[in-house]
Amino acid sequence: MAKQLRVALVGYNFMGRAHSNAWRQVKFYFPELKLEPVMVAICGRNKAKVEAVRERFGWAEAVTSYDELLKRDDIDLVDITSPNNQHAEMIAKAAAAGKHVFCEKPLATCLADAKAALAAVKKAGVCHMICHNYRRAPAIALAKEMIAAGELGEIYHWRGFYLQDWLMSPDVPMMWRVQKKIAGSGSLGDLMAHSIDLAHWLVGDIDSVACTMKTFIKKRPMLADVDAGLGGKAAEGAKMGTVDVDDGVITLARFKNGALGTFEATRFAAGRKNYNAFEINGSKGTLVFNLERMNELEYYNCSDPDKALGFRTIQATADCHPFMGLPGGGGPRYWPVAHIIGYEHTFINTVFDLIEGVAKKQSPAPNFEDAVKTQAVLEACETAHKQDAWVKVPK
Ligand code: SOE
Repeated sequence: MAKQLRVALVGYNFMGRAHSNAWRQVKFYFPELKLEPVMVAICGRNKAKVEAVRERFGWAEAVTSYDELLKRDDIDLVDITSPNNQHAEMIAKAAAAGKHVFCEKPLATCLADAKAALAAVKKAGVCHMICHNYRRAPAIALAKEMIAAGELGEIYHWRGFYLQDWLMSPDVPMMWRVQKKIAGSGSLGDLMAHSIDLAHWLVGDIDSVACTMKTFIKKRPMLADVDAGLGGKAAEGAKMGTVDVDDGVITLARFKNGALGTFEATRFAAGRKNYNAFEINGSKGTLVFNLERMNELEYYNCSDPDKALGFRTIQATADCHPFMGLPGGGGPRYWPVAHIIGYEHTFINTVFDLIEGVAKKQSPAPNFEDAVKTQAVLEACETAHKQDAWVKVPK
C-alpha cells in the first residue's frame, strides 16, 4: 500500500458511526486502494462522549477543538458529519487550512452557504465530495449503468420516495433534525435531498418545481441532552419547543430533458422505516429500486417476448455488478453471489471512491458542484411552497 491519507472525523452520532465504520473497513474490502487511510482523530464538543467512542470507532485520538485540529500537519482530509448548520463554516475553515473535505448531506442549510462552501474548496484547490451514499448501492449503480447504456430509452417519469416513520410520536423530542436553525429544513433536506441527488444522477437536471409541505406535530418536548441525535430522549418535565420544519413534503418536478418527476419525503409514513425508493419509466422499460430490499433492482424490458413480459428482479450481488467484484476478475469483493450486503457497504464504497479521487487529485461525484445543484432544488422547493406556485430552479 502506497502513501497514507490521514483523516479526522467530526461528529460521533449516527453518521459519525457509519463513516467511522467505512474508514475502518475500506482497506479490508478494497485491496487496490492507492492511499492507506489512517484514522488520526475524531472530534466532538463533548469530551466524554467523543472519548467514549474513540477506540470502538477506531480513531487514534479524541479531540474537542476543530480549530486546533485544522492546525495539525498530520491531517490531510476532514470528514464532517456534524449537524447541517455547522457544515459551511467547517468546510471553509478546512479548505483554508488546505484539507480535503468530505461532508454529509445536505451541504448547507441554504443555497448561499452551499455556494460559499463550493467557492472555498475551489479557491483552496482541495478535493471535495458530499456523502450521498446511496449512489454506491450496487443496485442503484447498476441502474445508472443500464440507463447510460440506453436500456430504458427516453426517460418519461421519475417517481422518488423517501419515507420514514420515526417522528410520528409526539414524544419524540426537539432534536436538531426538527429545528430549522440547525437542520435548515425537515424531511426536505434530510430525506428528499437524497432523492434529488439520485434523480440528478439517473435522470438529469431539474428545470422547475412545485412543492407543498406540512408540519403534522408542531410542539415537541425539549431534549434532555442537546447533543443527542436520532433516539435522543426528552428531559423530565421538559418545556415544549416549536417545530419549524416540514414533517412531510411533496414535490412535482419538470426535468430539463423533458421527463416528469414526483418526489415525496416524510417521517410520518407508518410502517415505512427507511423506504428510499424510486421508479423510472422509459420508452424501453422501467426500473424500480427499494432500499429496504437494497440488493435488488426490478426491471421491466419492453423488448421481452410477449409471453415473458413482466418485471424481473435482478439481484446485484454478482462479481459483474458495481462494487461487487475485485479488479481483473479477481473474484467477489465482498462475498460470493447472493451473500447480500447492507447499508454500511454503501459508505465503504463511497469512501473508496473518495480515496481514489484524492489519490488522483480529483473530486469524485457527487462533489460540492453536485451538492450546490441539489441545494438549489431544495431552495426552489421552499420558495415554491411559500409562493404556492411553480418555481424555476436557481443557478
Ligand atoms: C434520517 O433518519 C436519516 O438518518 C438521514 O439523515 C440519512 O441521510 C439517511 O440516509 C437515513 O435517515
